[in-house]
Amino acid sequence: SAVYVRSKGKASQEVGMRSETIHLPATTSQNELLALVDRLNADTAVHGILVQMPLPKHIDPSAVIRRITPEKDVDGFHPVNVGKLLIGERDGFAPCTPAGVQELLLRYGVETAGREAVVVGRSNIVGKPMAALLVQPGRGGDCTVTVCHSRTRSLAEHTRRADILIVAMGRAEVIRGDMIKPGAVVVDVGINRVEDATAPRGYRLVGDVHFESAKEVASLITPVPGGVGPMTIAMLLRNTVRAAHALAA
Ligand code: NAP
Ligand code: L37
Repeated sequence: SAVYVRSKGKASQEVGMRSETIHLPATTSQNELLALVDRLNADTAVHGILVQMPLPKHIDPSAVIRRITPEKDVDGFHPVNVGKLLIGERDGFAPCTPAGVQELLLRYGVETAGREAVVVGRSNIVGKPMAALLVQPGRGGDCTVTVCHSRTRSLAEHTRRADILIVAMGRAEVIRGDMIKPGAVVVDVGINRVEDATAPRGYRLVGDVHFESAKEVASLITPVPGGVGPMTIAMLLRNTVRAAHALAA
């Protein structure tokens, strides 16, 4: 989280957006955190609020998320924004990671309409909103979507049918080339640290996809790092600019 929060602050600075990172001690009470959210909600100089998860165990994340005014919820986690995404109301905020994946597909000219999209993972921050975006009618949507999870029977049978395969399971390098349809577009959302004695920090980052075998089969594939991660940050900036315009209107 510390790495991500720092990258977000730096990216804001790079585009000329004021950002403030408020570090609180782990002993902060839920009421104190809610009071801070209230203060930021009321501050007209603030257009976007992001609470980086995970929170300490004594704080209920859903209570904190619900407290953020939906108009400033640039992470897109408030139930109002989740609902708007599902209904297809475009004035809400979509969560940054799946929005970044959709933007990547659009920018690389990947046709989505009528394609078989398979999403592996059903979390509220990646898998479920990813499926909602891809099934929506219109640009970057109109897919036939399958969502897989830990109770899915024979994962490989599903992944092998995918024209567009989006993997967000948090399991290092489990999707190998033989689980991918030749010519498929593969988007690897996973970020896993694996031990590597030869790496400077003693570990390296890998995705949920085994890149070396998958790249032989896929027509397009995202790397880790340097793939979906930076897009997540870009979409955070986009959501915040949109929030500022909407709040000013
Ligand atoms: P999560 O909440 O742990 O969800 C993982 C999902 O994968 C769950 O739905 C789980 O199923 C499913 N799963 C786990 N093992 C599986 C298996 N063997 N077969 C099929 N499905 C399986 O994780 P998350 O927050 O969605 O994140 C997923 C990954 O993306 C992580 O590596 C995370 O670090 C990374 N991430 C990256 C970004 C970015 O910007 N690049 C942003 C967010 C997350 P159940 O629901 O049944 O448990
Ligand atoms: N708001 N964001 C919010 N709340 C959360 O609870 N998990 C989470 C969240 N996620 C988040 O910030 N994700 C994220 C993931 C990766 C990057 C940025 C944000 C990123 O920049 N990844 C780089 C490399 C990161 C590294 O070196 O560790 C990449 O190239 O993938």
